[in-house]
Amino acid sequence: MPDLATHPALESAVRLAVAETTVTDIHTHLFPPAHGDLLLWGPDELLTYHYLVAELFTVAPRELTYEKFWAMPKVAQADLVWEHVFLKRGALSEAARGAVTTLSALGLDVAGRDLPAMRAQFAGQTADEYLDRVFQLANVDYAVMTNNPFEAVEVACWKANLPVPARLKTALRIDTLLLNWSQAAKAMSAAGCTAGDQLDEAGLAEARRFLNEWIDRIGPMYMAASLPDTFSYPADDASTKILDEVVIPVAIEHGLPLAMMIGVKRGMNPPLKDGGDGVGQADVGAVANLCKKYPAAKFIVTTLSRVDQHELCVTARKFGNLHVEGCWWFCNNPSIIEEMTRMRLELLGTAFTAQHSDARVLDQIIYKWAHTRKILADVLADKYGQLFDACWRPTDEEIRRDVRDLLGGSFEAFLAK
Ligand code: HDL
Ligand code: ZN
Repeated sequence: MPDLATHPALESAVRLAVAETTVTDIHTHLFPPAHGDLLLWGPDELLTYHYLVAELFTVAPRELTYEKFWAMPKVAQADLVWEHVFLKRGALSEAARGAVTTLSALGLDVAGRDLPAMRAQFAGQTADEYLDRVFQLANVDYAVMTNNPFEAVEVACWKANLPVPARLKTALRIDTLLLNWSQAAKAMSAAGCTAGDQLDEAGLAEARRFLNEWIDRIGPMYMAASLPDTFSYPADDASTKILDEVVIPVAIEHGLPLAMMIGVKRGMNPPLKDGGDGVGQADVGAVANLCKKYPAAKFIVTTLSRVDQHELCVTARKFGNLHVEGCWWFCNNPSIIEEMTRMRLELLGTAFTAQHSDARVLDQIIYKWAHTRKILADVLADKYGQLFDACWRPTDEEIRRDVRDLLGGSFEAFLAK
């Protein structure tokens, strides 16, 4: 056991702990390899991540229209991103630097900048092999997926009972149920849970049955929804009725948290497809109202705007059934991750989950965690150093306990509450 009797000894113990602690990745868009093309992986998927496509169109020549781009094969799309975002502009954005971190960690010749050569170096792996390799490189024990029972392609995979690796856990994604009842009713009716366009008692009962059937089918760790910046609760709208009469009763019955990711402006620029969403300030009061009204329910929340983070942290201090997690999407940038992590530590101690990767492309697990570990190590070295100066002497075991709490332990403790 190292004796942490000096600042340098303490700091190196903190940095080693962060480097060595296994991460639980509580929000991703990964899929089992058996689910085929749903799982995105490899250099061309990495380079055409919707963040990078959006960045391409901030610099691409005007003659590159959205239509032309989307009509191209994936390799050609990746070539354009590589040319305009990496070679001509220095790969300085977080998504671009992340791709460089990942390609380098995979042992590909990033310095050579020869994309075709890197493709060739990468070729020849299977998705199953690569999944294990990425999780080992990133030191991630398991990742929680986003499993949408309203997506026909995903439903077909689950009905086929395809294999799911132990390192991939499920989360039941219910945006459609909360935000588009008529579309949800059609999907539920197709699944044998007959619901009409009217939000009546019979339809609500069928929606509860639908959720129960999917909870039995995929065994989710939580139910989740991404909600717009306009989301409020309570409100005289369908979302409030569905939360009150379907989602929360089912969540409480199964002891499942409801994860809410709030603040997206869906389709700000539709031709960018997934990259076209924007950000708006959330109504954090809606979270407080839900936590207060439903003390038996558990809520896991993150918001998309940097502006909301302080109010969300203070709200989490008020409600033990609220767990704050992740630096989501447009907050997943070092400058904001550092600010949010410092703020959360200062207001919540280790009672939060510092990060999620939100990875859509398997390879991203590598950089999203490498970049976060660097920031977390810097912040914790500072915080433990301040404690050291006040004669507090954390042991190596305590430091590793705290780091694990921030990287999945507090999430698991919250689930078990
Ligand atoms: O709704 C969500 O889960 C978001 O994370 C979206 O998937 C978003 O497009 C994204 O990939 N963010 O990183
Ligand atoms: Zn996501």
